[in-house]
Amino acid sequence: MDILQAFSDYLDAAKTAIASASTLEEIEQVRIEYLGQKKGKARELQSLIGKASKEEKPVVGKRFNEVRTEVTALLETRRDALGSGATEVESDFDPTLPGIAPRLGNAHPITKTITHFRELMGRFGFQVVEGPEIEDERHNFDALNIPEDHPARDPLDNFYIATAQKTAGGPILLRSQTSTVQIRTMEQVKPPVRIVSLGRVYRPDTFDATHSCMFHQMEGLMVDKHVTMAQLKTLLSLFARSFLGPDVEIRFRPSFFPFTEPSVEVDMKWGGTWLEIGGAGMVDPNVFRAVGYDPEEVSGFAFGLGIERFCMKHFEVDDIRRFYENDVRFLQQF
Ligand code: FA5
Repeated sequence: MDILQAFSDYLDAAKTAIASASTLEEIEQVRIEYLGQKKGKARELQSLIGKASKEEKPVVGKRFNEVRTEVTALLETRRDALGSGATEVESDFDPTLPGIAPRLGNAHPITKTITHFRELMGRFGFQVVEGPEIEDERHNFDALNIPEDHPARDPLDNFYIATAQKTAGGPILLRSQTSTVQIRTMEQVKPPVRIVSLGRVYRPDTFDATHSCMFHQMEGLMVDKHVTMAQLKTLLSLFARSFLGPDVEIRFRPSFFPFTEPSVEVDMKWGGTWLEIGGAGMVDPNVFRAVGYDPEEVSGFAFGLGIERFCMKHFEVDDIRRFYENDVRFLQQF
């Protein structure tokens, strides 16, 4: 039967062509030539089936499918062989070599310190609250008993935000201290209060080894009946020792803040000198009045600690600027 002979010839020719194809491009050409839907040789053969007699047709049809399936399989096998062969030749990939370890990032030392502070204060029973970094004068100054003519309000010592909009709390500025959160908290909750708030504050201070124009503070506030200065000093001493080690030397110096009376400044000994790490004191009755608390009923203490200064001592970093230079070699050490 001529038709079957034509199928055999097609199969033989396809086998030869497949075997002699030596690149992926060539094997694709063979596929188009022998199996292509439009002009492929298989298509021509298929038209022969129609010419077979009625009796021959089932045999011819079956044989056509067999031949086409075989050519398809041979093509695929050859293509796979060429594909993997090509990779071996072109790539110098050695699966036995150790892989390249991904470079993992790590938390910034200030972030680590903040996390540690939160955890320690949590153990002392203080809840963490948040406050906005863009503040109005009411929360940054007025309610904190800072008089209109106080130097802390000097526009040259603050980042005021020029805006035509007047807010109910007066002009707005980047907060210069986290003490704002004392006010925001007391405006919202009744005593007793026991909170800390950790975050960024901004002052146009000149950069030096211990000053930055953006830095972090942890504010603490405890209000209840019969809160005492002794409790404040005990808490700050315990906190400093928990974070900086049992041998750290802390001292309290009498000082002044409009929002606390009496007030202290807290220093730590570092390398033979004293470095100021925070301010603290008993909440001034005027602050309680500004938020609707009765100073005859409750008393409280507040403190504001410089987080960078603690972090510097903890990690033995002698210049605050290193934290903000984004030098990966420095940051990788922590
Ligand atoms: C205050 O900001 C008060 N609000 C603290 C306070 C809170 C007192 C509650 C009483 C009651 P002072 O300006 O001293 O205080 O700042 C507190 C601490 O922030 C300083 O002791 C210091 O550790 C840190 N600090 C101040 N300025 C800078 C600066 N430019 N860069 C880095 N740290 C600073």
